[in-house]
Amino acid sequence: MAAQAVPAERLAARAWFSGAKFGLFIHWGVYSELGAGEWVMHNRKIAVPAYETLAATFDPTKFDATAWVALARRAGVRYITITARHHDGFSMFQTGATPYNIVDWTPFKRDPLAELALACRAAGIKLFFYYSQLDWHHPDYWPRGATAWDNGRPDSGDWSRYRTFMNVQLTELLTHYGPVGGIWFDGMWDKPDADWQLDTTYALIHRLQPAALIVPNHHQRPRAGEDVQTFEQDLPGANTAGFNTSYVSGDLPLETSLTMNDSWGFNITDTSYKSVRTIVGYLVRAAGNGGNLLLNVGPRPDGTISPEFVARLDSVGAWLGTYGAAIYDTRGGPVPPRSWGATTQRGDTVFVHVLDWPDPLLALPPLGARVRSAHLMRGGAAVPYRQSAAGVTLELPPAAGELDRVVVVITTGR
Ligand code: H79
Repeated sequence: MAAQAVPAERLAARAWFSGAKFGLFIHWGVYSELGAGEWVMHNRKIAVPAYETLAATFDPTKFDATAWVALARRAGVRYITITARHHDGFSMFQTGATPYNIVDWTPFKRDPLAELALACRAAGIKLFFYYSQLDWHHPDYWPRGATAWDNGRPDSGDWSRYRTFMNVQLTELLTHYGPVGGIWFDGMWDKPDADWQLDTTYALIHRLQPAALIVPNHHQRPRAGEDVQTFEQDLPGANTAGFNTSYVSGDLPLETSLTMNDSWGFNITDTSYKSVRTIVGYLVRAAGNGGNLLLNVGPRPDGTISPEFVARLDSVGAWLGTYGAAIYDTRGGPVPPRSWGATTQRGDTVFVHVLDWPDPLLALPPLGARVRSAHLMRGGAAVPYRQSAAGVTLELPPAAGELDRVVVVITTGR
């Protein structure tokens, strides 16, 4: 699909997404009960009937959508992306396509996505649904792909029925919850060459909600109908995770999804939490790349969110309270991300984010416009500078523990 064929509603939604900069990812499901991450069914070769029994005990009585959204507001996120259905195949929403869902299969009997959708709408936060195309439970996910060969499923199934099942569920997600931000697809990498008929599914989504964005985590170059290029555990263009493409779209909004420890789903033994400094560094470097940060929490099986997650989200929110103007509604700045930090810009203002630089002088390449003034974002003190044809040198104050010394550089127009 050529760029001009993308309808105005979706272009506007893409522009909104580009400016949003910070989202909260939520991985929550039956797997949370075992406290060993969202891949536990595959990793421990749990048979389908055993996992079904586990699912029948899921009862998150302390789930409170308004509390989650209040936390999201304090953190300063503009959108939430939540697992509607992960690879384990369990639907965390009311669906007529299978009884294997939270309303019909569990004592909880509530639809958390409906409650979250209401709370998000009241708070002005957009809600996206994560939807796994890979399914370790559905009998029609056949032929299988790279994963879950040891769960006791029959070696048979009707692939076209599975595609229909997905389209029915996506129709429900796009018609029962009001306007949604979009669908975040994952798991296609399990069998990338299968006949997914993406065009049909994408057309269905765009017909049902013309402003809904399609965010595909297939680790490939973006295809027609897709709206965002998302990178898992990596900044755009980086590939420390080993499965991201080095190709970075020049016209689609970008996103980096990131775990706060080393797990997506609740993991009771994973205490490798990133520091607030590291998380702010990702947010700044993502913005410097022109992208968003989608920061993950894995709530507990009772529906509460661990204090380690809450504390970090509150700290990032407090940081954004001071520095948000250098992040929200910016685009990537004139200097591409560097080892010392990154730049963002809005109009004729360039924000120089100094994350890690030990010396008083920081030399930048030319900014593409003359500098008129420079001051510290926090406190407003003037920052001495020199400019020449070779670039701009800033004279920085000592860091004094600040995570990011943001220098506001006003130029003569960009
Ligand atoms: O939902 C979270 C993860 O459960 C899911 N995506 C995030 C957001 C995810 N699981 N695994 N991956 C992402 C990484 C995929 C790894 C792969 Fe492979 C390596 C896919 C292809 C090669 C291992 C081997 C899994 C399939 C084949």
